[in-house]
Amino acid sequence: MPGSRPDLRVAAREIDLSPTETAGGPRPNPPLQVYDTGGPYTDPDAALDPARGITRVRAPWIAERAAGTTQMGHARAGVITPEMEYVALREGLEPAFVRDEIARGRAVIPANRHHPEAEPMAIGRHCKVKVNANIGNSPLSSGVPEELEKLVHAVRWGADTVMDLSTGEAIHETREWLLRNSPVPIGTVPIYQALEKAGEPEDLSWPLFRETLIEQAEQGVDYFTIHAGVRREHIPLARERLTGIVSRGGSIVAKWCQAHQAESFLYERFDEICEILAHYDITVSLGDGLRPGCVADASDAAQMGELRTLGELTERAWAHGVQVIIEGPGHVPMDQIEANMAAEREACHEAPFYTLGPIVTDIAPGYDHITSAIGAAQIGWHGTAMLCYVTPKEHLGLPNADDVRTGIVTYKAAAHAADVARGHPGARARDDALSRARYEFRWQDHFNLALDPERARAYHDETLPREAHKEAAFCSMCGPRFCAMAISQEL
Ligand code: IRN
Ligand code: FE2
Repeated sequence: MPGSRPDLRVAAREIDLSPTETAGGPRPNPPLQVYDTGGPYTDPDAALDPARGITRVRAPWIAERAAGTTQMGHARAGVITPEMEYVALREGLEPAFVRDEIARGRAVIPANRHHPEAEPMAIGRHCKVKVNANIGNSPLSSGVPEELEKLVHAVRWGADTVMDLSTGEAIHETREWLLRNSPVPIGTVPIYQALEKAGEPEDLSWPLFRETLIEQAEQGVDYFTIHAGVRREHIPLARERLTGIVSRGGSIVAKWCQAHQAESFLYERFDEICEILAHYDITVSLGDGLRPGCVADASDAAQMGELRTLGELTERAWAHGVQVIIEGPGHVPMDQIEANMAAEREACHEAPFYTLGPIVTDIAPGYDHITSAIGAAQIGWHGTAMLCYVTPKEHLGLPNADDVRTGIVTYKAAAHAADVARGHPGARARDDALSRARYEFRWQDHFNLALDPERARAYHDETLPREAHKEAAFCSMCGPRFCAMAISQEL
């Protein structure tokens, strides 16, 4: 889709459709354009060299702008940046509407001026619901090639942002490879690398954290999870819990506070942190260090106390022109989901909510992509802006590339279900195109319109592999005589 200037062209994917057979002969079906975040990876034949990195689509826009002003700053001044126009075209929204949402903090575009490779992405309650994929190595497994493979899988299957949560070897190098090859915004949790440098939580310090922030900012990280909402007074509240503190970042901060008998430097130095973020236009994702880790702990005093602090920090960040998103739970039973969304909206002045599922029951390890997608779809419907995916390996091990695919496709389904329920412009077009193909037995279209065409085709092939079956007016679920859709067409 072309924009107002020649260097503004919004990526989309076109799905070709076969004609509908009618009594009067074949009637053509126009191709369907769908939202796509795959960048150069969408084309399976593209010749790419990870050592060179991908195209720097934003480079000219960054070059022509004065440094030091964030997307929020431009929006407040009434300016529609190319990034705002890009996301408006991509989502079918008015550019002026996007600008106003960003100005009031209800949407963000995480785009570090040192990450020109990323296509602009909007996160906000009036935008399409986004999906984040967490990748990254651990001290026990995985290296740069594996992480690059996960990145490519994540964006091919539809991730809107990717977080590199590496805690193992070569954290700096891994991040560099990912950034130079990522068409989507990249997030990190800088305290993980700071801890790697410090050794023990109590040996962390403001100078070490600051140095790490700047190191990552210079590389081009687009958003940082910062657990600045963990206050000393909240920590005892988590002791009553069934599962204590389950956030890695939150547990590190709590340990530091206890060892030093002091408020954390993340909280104390928050304004200095914001000055750094504003310089690069990095978005802060205020971490939920006290999120519940089981349904029994959901919506408790520790979680809600932290949420109120996140609201206070939101206003402080906005005063610096820093864009903000708010991280949320975790594990929440279904009857509390709507109230959790409302509490965030109220406490954090409508800053976009970004939740980890939530998982709605704790009894299905191995299937937590599903237990969490149930909660994710509901909280998305109620207004959450971005969903952090959960893979089948959650609570059990580090996901591999195949788990990334399962997690993303599951979450794309949850996010899209929320878009349909919210009535996002044009959201239902793909559902309707697929349903039409299904009703007319256009099997190839049916597969190609699916979120995961490979799996849909493979499942169909399992019982009806022959080419002729791809035109048959039935599948093996009901067989030729019992297909309701076929019978209904004879009515
Ligand atoms: C998302 C919502 N709540 C937490 N998250 C993600 O969890 C966050 O974006 C980051 O990817 C990860 C941080 O985990 P810890 O350090 O809070 O466990
Ligand atoms: Fe969990």
